[in-house]
Amino acid sequence: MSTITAPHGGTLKELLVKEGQAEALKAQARDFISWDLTERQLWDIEMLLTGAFSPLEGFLGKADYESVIKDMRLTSGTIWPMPITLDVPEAFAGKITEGTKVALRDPEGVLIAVITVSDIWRPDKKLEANLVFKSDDDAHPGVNYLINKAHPVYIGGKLEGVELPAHYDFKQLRNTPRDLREKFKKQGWYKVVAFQTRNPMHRAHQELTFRAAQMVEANLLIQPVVGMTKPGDIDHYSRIRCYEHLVKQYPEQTTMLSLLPLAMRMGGPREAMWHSIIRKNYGCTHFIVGRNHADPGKNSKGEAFYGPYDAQEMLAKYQDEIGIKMVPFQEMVYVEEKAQYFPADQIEKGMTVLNISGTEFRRRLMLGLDIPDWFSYREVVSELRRTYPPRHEQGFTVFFTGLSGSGKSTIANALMVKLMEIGGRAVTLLDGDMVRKNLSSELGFSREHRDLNIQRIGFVAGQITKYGGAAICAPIAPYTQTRRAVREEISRHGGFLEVFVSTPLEVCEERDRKGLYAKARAGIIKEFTGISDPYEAPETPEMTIDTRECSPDEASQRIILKLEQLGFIK
Ligand code: PPS
Repeated sequence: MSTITAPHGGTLKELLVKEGQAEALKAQARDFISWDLTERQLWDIEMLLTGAFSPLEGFLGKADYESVIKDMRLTSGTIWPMPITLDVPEAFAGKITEGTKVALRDPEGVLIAVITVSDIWRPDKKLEANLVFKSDDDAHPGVNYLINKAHPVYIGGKLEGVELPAHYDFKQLRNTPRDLREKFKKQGWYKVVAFQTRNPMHRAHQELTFRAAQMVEANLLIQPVVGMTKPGDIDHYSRIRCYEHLVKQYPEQTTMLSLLPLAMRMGGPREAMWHSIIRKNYGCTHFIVGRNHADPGKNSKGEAFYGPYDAQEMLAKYQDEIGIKMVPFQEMVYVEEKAQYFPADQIEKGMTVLNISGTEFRRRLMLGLDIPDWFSYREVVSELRRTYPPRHEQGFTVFFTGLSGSGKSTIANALMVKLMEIGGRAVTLLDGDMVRKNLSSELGFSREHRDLNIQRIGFVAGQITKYGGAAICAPIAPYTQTRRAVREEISRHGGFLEVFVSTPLEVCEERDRKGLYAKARAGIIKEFTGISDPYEAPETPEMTIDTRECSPDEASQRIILKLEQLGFIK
């Protein structure tokens, strides 16, 4: 029996100032230095201002930060597992000191809050990664963000909130912690069990959540994350349309759907702790933790970062102190003979267990294959099929990378012609030289300019891919990190095939079709890739082609076969 009594949730630290004060603050802030919040900071600040991150009163200061990363506690002793920090570039940090008031704005310049800076410091990001995520391998999305995307300086301080970041979608499903607490109270929801998800929900999830709610005799809150999730996840618009179908599967008046504007860190056990504190703040009494909670996927050696039930183990230790009860759950699987779902640890011997993994589900979606009724609801599947048409109806990008003179352009041209011969998609070639003439004419070959050039190519190819076309890119693209960012961007919209044209430097130099290598050796051309500027070879491209071993015809044919094998060409 639960001993928790209403009202639930403990003290809420809402950080928005009163209406009259907001106007005064807006007027004062015109004289403050401004910081345009990054996408993740915008999600974090929304959670801070609504009190979803209670007891935090702003972005962490240095002492709290150090205590959180080391001991999962604020300096006050209260449990808080995730560092919520405001990262800025050196140039910006140079303009402020402790005590400065900074106007924090959204990308349109709307004033969201004012921070009074109490601390400015340069974190040891590797240490933070190892303490918080138990790894500094940037295959972990949380580590990748921290090491490769977050700015180098943190500023901490209390917030005075002016207004919440604007959202124009699914307004009826957006509730602050106060809204939800009031709704629960009004509806007499005495016990509420929350379910966290970043994926579409199918029958197994419906069974799991329904059983969990029954078990603890509670109402159910389905609270999917709509902020940042794991790169490659299904977009929140499609997911929410699916959840809206799914909530109809529960008995009337038992279940509520509400969106969580959280930027996840995929931090496994620590993240589960964080999620449960957040749910307590929203007024929930129970929280479901299943297998692989907030899992970051595999590390660069192909191993799991965390054990499948690590999150449950950690939360079991802290749930009383946090003040929310965990409802641990095993994976649900379908038993054919009984035509019913059961937790994986409650299967009788000899029964036939059916399961379709997330990867297999995506494969079937990609290839337009059958998805059985026992697995999901028809409405959910057709919603997802609308968003994810089979691969042969999707766009794709073939991204060549390799040294100057390696043969990228020749193969790219051959590929373009072959794809046009096959038909069905508009084909666009973004060749290195062509792009430099039309899209990047003002850029040189410094690291910064090369990155900009590749980002532009990535953006254009992403748009082409999104609208169902075929983009062929053939820049040198010498840097791993930039190629990775482009892959991430384009994969959101469709297929991405990286082709490493691995023709060695000696051969490229000997061919020297444009006479550039001779000039580079003579020092006439500076920062020349392979001679006076680095080329970082891709480690895991989809294909590697050495033009010493195959003709442009053969090379482009191999790519066509690969595209066929992946389902992009039917
Ligand atoms: S990058 O690094 O991806 O932005 O380079 P990219 O835009 O593909 O370069 C296009 C062509 O520029 C010529 N070129 C140089 N390449 C490398 N380093 C230096 N400094 C340089 N200066 C001019 C070169 O011919 C590239 O064409 P390709 O087709 O690769 O030979």
